[in-house]
This record gives sequence, C-alpha cells and structure tokens, in this order.
Amino acid sequence: MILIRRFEEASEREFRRGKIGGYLHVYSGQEAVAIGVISALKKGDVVYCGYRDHAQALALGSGPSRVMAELFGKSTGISKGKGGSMHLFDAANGLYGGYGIVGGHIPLAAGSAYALRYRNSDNIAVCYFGDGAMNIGSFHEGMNMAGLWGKDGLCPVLWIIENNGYAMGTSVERHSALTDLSARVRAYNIQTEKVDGQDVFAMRGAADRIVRQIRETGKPYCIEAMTYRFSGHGAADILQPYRSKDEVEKHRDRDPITIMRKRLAEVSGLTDDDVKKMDEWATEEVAKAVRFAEESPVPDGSELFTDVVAEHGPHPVSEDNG
Ligand SMILES: Cc1ncc(C[n+]2csc(CCOP(=O)(O)OP(=O)(O)O)c2C)c(N)n1
Ligand SMILES: [Mg+2]
Repeated sequence: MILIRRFEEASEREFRRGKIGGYLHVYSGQEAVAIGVISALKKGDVVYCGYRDHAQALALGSGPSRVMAELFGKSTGISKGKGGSMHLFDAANGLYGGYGIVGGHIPLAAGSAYALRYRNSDNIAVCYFGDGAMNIGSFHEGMNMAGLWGKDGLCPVLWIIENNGYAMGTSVERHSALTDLSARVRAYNIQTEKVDGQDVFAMRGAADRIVRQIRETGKPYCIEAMTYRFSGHGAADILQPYRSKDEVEKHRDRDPITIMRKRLAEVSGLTDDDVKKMDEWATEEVAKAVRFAEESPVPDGSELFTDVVAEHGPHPVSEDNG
C-alpha cells in the first residue's frame, strides 16, 4: 500500500513534468480496496478494472518499472507503451485490463468467469468498477448475465464496487436514483455486502471468505467497498469545485495506510522505524521505476500495426488456464 501511494505521488509529479501523455487517474486513498482483495487471490485468477488501474497492476506483481514505463509510453511498458495509464494489461500476472470506456469491461469479466468455469477451472474473475460505472447499460447487461449463469454455478465472478462517492465531479446522490448501490446488484439475484474500504483487514477478511465461496459455488458475489479518493478525479481536476477542502481533510483522518499502521502496531508490534524503512524502500523502488521509464526507448514505428486485432489463436483464458 505504501508502494502504491509513493508510485501515485510520483506519477502525478511526472505528469506535471510533461513526461506522461494522455490522461492519468490515481488511486491514493483507495489502496486497501486493491490490496485487500488481490492478496486473497491465487494464480490463474483474472482481474479486470477501469482506468484507475495502477494499484491493481502493482498488487498483481507487474512491477513498478514496467508500469511506470507504460505511463511514459515506452516500449518496455506492460502494454509495450501503446496503452498508457488507462490500458495496463499483463495477462501473465492475471491483469486483463485496464479499460477507458466506463463500465465497458463489466460484461468481459462476466464472460471470463463463464469461460473459466466452462473449462472446469476453480479460478475466478474479479472486476473492479466505480459507482459512476453503474449507470451505463453494460453494467446491467453484465450483472444480468452473471446472475443468470450464476444460478447454474457458471459465473464465478467477484464484483467490487469502488464507491468513492463521486463520478468525476458528480456525487452519488446526484447521479444515482438509488444511493444504496449494492441494492442495484441484488436486483440481479447476486449476493452483496458493504465493506469498509479504508480498512485493509476488513477488505481482506471479507475477500478470504467470499473468494472461497465463489470458488466452491461458481456463483457471483459483490462487495461494495466504501472508500474515498484523495486526489482529483484525474490529472486535469485541479480546482475540485464539487467538494470542500474540509471534506477531503475529514476523510484523510481515515487514511488506509494510517489505519493499517495502527492496527499492525497493536497486533504485531510494528514500529515507526519499520514503517520508515518500508517507506524508504518504496521511495527508492519508485525512483528506480522513473529512471527506467525515462531511459527506455519509445516504441518502434513498426509497432504501429502490431497487437491491434487478434487475427487468430485462442482466447488467453484457454492458454493460461489449460
Ligand atoms: C462510456 C464513457 N462515458 C463517459 C466517460 C467519461 N468518464 C471518465 S471517468 C467517468 C466517471 C466514472 O466514475 P466512477 O465509475 O465512479 O469511477 P472513479 O473515477 O470514481 O474511480 C466518466 C463519466 C467514459 N470514459 N466512458
Ligand atoms: Mg467513483
């Protein structure tokens, strides 16, 4: 979680230095939602997320250097420098994207979960999406198919609503007819629960139990993670007129890293010195990643037409999972 926070601070800095093209959305404040769930997964599970995807890539083990290089648009990046911040992809580590079309990945995750079960694997799909993504048609299509296939134990997918209270500058109260967001998932015959997304132990505890249940039953499940983003929506959201400084400060009292530190100090004697060492390590890893990204070459011109369409070959799920 500390590595993610330092990585995000560096990516905001590098964006302002003009080193990162396109757009940039950071995960600061929401770290426990990525780590709590991804740490409960096993090899072969697949993870989908939206454009706020750096944390998931780091949690899955893509490595800060390859992720930073992707943000810089360099050939050493995890999508060979052709995806950028919003389109991280690393099938070998279970990351199936990184999507810029809000909610467009939800049906893909339902389809992947169906494919995994169809091939008799006990792996599952995990799909992160925001509160705002629940207002697009593909959310309803994906949930309906998951609920329907799930009746026969054929859709092992864990939906994670990252409820950070806002879709760009529009609060949940202003964008959703029903503010109890998980109720909208229950309408599709899918079990849900709300979890404190600032507390990594709460997230991990829920994920351990729920992931086991999904593997056993093949039925979908949804966690609504109650969380908050500390930075603006994206790199251009500087003034943030839709929320007050007081509101942001109030939420900083529940910084997931502080909550984790306090709890670890209580249960396992974590000291300030231990945290300082972790912080130094994370800072150095991120500095190395920035140097690697800066020194890497841009993609060759011949790469313009590669990896654009899959001309033949099986869906990656069949390669990765037998
Ligand atoms: C189909 C589509 N519509 C609109 C947009 C523009 N857009 C980008 S992010 C966003 C808000 C999404 O909010 P949410 O799902 O809550 O995710 P968060 O940014 O809070 O993580 C919108 C409307 C888009 N990228 N794709
Ligand atoms: Mg949101």
